Amino acid sequence: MARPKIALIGAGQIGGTLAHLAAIKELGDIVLFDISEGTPEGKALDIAESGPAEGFDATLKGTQSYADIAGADVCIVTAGVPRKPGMSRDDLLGINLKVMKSVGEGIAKHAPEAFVICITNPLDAMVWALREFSGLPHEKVCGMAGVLDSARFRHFLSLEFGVSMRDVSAFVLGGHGDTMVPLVRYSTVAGIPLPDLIDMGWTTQEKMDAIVQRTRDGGAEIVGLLKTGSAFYAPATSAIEMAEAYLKDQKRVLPCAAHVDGAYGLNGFYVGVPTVIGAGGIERVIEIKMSKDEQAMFDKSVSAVKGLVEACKGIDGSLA
Ligand code: A3D
Repeated sequence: MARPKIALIGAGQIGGTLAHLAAIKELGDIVLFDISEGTPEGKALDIAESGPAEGFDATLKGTQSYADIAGADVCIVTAGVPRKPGMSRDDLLGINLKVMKSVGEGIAKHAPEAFVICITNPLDAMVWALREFSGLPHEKVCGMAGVLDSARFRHFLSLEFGVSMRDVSAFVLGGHGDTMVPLVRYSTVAGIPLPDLIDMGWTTQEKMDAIVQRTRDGGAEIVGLLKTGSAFYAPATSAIEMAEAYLKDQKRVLPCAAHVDGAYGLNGFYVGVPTVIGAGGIERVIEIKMSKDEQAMFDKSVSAVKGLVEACKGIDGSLA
């Protein structure tokens, strides 16, 4: 059987890391697409040359032509501009909306059967726009944010408790950004909910609040340190986890920006929710019960995303 084909649209910091991870994990043959001449070709060749030492079987190709993504099984989109220090994800809106239009059209023409994972910010609005521009089925287009946000939450919690990150599970809902909703009640250490761990004296409410806030600010913390761009290792790893769930029909329960139609009182809207990812793409959106406070945070997050979607419609009349 032929290897799956993975198209990476955008060969910058995340795109290059995605290619490296996909090769090492032997997820398939890889095409790196970017408008910057030489970048995807250079990265593809460099990673291919690591193959003999690493011991993977995968071909890598860099290109400026959408024709080369033909028949891709998975497309991961990072094309666009990342945040600079002091810049919000929303500042990126106008620039990256134009990029989504060209990417959406390229995917629709050459890889209409693909499972598409968008990473470009501002995430929830860009994944909506990418779906609109591409016209692909809603269950085949999603955004990566929740896996990363919950990974950051899990990392901070594991440091606080002195336990393995593998034994910490965390739950993050809502839009990717300052209004994301880390759900403490649904987050656990080996099945023990965080509020119980506070009662058990493992940590305090104040420390938990600080960890929640650090999670919300997780992207900005890295931008502030790097100064020349935004996070790329953890974002790439998170998207690869989603791609693998699709390619191997793993039915993983992963939070991602998915099209929510009916659940959570939403009709036809992209926002971060728990989903099941398998061979059908986003096979299910899981609707959980929220407390009043959680619902209020979620509503705030949804209205922030709605504002961005409306702004997109204002910028590009074809989306209205
Ligand atoms: P960067 O290293 O700048 O790579 C972006 C690449 O896109 C560059 O190589 C550009 O040449 C290329 N590009 C620009 N326009 C086009 C186009 N029209 N067609 C094809 N390629 C194009 O950025 P990065 O890899 O660090 O980040 C990529 C995106 O991911 C940015 O929008 C970030 O804000 C976003 N991001 C999202 C998360 C989430 O959790 C959602 C996390 C980190 C970064």
